[in-house]
Amino acid sequence: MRHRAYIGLGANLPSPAGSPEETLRLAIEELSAAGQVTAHSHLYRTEPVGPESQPTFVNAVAQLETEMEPEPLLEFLLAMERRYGRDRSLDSSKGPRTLDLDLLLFDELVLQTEKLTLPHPGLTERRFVLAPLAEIAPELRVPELRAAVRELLSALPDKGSNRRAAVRRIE
Ligand code: PH2
Ligand code: MG
Ligand code: MG
Repeated sequence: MRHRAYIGLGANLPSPAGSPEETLRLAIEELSAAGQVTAHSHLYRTEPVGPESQPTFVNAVAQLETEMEPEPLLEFLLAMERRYGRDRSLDSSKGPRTLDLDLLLFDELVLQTEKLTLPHPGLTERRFVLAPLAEIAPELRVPELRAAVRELLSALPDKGSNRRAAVRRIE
């Protein structure tokens, strides 16, 4: 069966592929090893959520049509993170990383297991996710919420790392 998944990409350290921008561009292409990338946002330069003493992030969102089920897709994403130099044993919570691939949404699925929570927690509270997601899927409704992505984005407070000016399209 064919599924539609949305993947959030983020990076704020150089990886073996190069700068965060180069990493994200390559990673978006490489996602097609799991299916078909049918849309992706521009790249955004975003102020860090969490510890402020870390480099700014580059973020994007991709839409993936895939035959994979959620858990194997998650494993695929984690393996990709490792190939781009991510070592989770060294990660600090909300700290810097060479590549972060978050499974944001998978069809209409609502799920909570040890490994995976869908929709991704925090999705609705982060401008660095909602702004690129709204670019490619403004009318998409997040399961269990009444609101479309476009509405969630415009409801975000213009404050702190969610300030409009903290999330800027770069190309
Ligand atoms: N990811 C984090 C923590 N903070 N901030 C921004 N701007 N973008 C991110 O992708 C991000 C973050 C942990 O995954
Ligand atoms: Mg992650
Ligand atoms: Mg993340």
